[in-house]
Amino acid sequence: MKDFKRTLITTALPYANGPVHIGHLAGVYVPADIYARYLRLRGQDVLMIGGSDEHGVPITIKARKEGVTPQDIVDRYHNIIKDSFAEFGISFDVYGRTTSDTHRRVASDFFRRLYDKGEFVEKTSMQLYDEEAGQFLADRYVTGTCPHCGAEGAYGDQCEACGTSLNATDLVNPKSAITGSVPVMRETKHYYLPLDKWQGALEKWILEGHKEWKTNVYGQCKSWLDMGLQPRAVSRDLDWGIPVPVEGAEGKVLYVWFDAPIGYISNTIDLVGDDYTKWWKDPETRMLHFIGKDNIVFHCIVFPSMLMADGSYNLPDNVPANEFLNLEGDKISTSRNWAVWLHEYLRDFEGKQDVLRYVLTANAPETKDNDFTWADFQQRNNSELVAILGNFVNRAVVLTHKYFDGTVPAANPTEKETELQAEINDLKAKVTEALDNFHFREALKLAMDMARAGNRYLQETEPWKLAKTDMERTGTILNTALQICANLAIVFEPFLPFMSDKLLKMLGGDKISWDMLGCMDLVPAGAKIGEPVLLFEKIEDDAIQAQVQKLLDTKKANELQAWKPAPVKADCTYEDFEKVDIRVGKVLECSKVKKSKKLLQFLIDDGMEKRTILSGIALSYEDPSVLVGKEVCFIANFPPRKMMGIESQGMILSAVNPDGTLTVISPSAPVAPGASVG
Ligand code: B3M
Ligand code: ZN
Repeated sequence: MKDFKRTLITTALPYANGPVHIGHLAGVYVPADIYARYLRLRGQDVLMIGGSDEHGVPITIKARKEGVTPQDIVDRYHNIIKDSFAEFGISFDVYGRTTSDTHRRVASDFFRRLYDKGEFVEKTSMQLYDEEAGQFLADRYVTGTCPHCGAEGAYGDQCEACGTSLNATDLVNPKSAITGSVPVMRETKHYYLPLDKWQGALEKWILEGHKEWKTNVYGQCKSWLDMGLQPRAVSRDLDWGIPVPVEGAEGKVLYVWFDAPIGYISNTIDLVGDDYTKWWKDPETRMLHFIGKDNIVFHCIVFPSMLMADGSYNLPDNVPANEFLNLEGDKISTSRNWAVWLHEYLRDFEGKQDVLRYVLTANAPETKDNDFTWADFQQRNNSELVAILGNFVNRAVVLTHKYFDGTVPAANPTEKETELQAEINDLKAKVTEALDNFHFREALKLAMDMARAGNRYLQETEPWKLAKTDMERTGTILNTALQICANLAIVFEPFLPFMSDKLLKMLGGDKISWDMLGCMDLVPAGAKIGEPVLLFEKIEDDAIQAQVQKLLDTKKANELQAWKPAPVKADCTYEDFEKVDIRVGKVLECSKVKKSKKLLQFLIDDGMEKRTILSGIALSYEDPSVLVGKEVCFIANFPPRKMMGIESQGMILSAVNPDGTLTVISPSAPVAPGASVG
């Protein structure tokens, strides 16, 4: 690692148009938090900057949908997001917001500076305009067909199907997301940042200078640069945002992707005032942007161009962007409510922050998209956190209480203990290297190997047997086990800070550092340790079942919402219809057909002779007796047909529901059995 004096960690500012979910956590906040905590343990000077992104179309669309003001929306979600991050242990040094006075001033000044230096190009062009709403349409205010992949419903700024960044005017068959109307073209003036001016500098900086960046990040940058950069509009005709601070720009605001990254600077200023220059402009400060893959171009091309245009700022040293996390095999989506929301998790799994932190890290989408499933969540808790880590610590602490009354026994290390210490030190070197390279999954697995080593040590030395014959050796083993516990409290602190805290308290320690990792004298002989507390508890099937059910309900609600009646069939004449003899009959008996999942057997009073009809609706009627006594419609002139050895004399009419279940059709008032329907 290069020499540097301090590290500035920025984390993507989530839009305050909804709460945060596991996708945000796995992609950005958990890895950033692990890294920040790790550096702090190493005694380094670190700032971790977070905040809400409160401008832009995602906010105004949500406000319009709910019939409230954008300010109402951002106030609500900023607080939910901020509180849930805090409860989850994301250790921001500051969590600000882009509607703050500081940010308004800092972003405005930034624009003005670039404007005064002549860094923008002013251009008048034709843009989409919604005449009904009286508004220009950019970004998510307009949807249409993607010109690249042909997907429907692409946004004016991006196609989510193929990931391509778009301009609103690129869309085929554009439609206003506000009124649904077809927009017209109207002339408007905007300020453009000429990214092409920075093409050469960006190529040199990234393509030559940062070959060590993750392949997904480097690859995306390369493909942008290979396509050739174009000027990009950094103003919008909207009434929500920071006004463009120059004459002749009335009614225009800064493009959200111009102001949001400046939020990292404003939030630093809110925290440390004028000292911010040390964090942003001193070449001995290293800057890292933690983001998701959809933000790569903004953090590697657009924001750096802004910083270069200013000329006094550092560029990021690395941008360890992650891929996406899916949920139970399906893309996480705020609009389809397909997510595990952090604030709900914290309510449903009180005190289990570390379990989610663990699972999201163990499954982190570091190099490819990955999947979160509740089954995996339960399994990792029960067979890793409980069975390996929790079990080891519990055995060490309980046995120390049992044989030594909770006093740490003295140790006379043998070769066995020296070997174990060497193994711990080897793991320390590997965890350190993995963390330095942002390989958090790998680092977590290696940390878990330390707990595995502890378990193996106890299994091999069997102090519970030795206690009958050799108390001195038993003492050495338990002393050693307690030292491993202290090492676990250190190595897991970045990943599982709540567990680490509990464990340290149990061991009677307080201050820890990465340097202490590998030491075998962390808990001094003669010291008293606390009572054993369970670090993790088993998660039972019913808790998991409840979460799975919640997702099934969501899926059902989504299907219902997306359901459309089938298209009307080709024309049918009155003569065609007259051929079908539909009658009303009364159900006398109704029962399941043996050995058939689908068939119900009806006995119908048809006003003539009684008739038997079989109908494939058993899956929709758990209890067929509810149909007895009901009047139903049936086709009386289908030729008889044998099924399962029973002759069916007609067909009962049912409606097909959106979820595929069937509902028998009944007349709205009593009708004589045998009456014709027509
Ligand atoms: N709010 C986009 C997002 O949430 C955006 C990030 C801003 S980072 C400066 O994906
Ligand atoms: Zn596309």
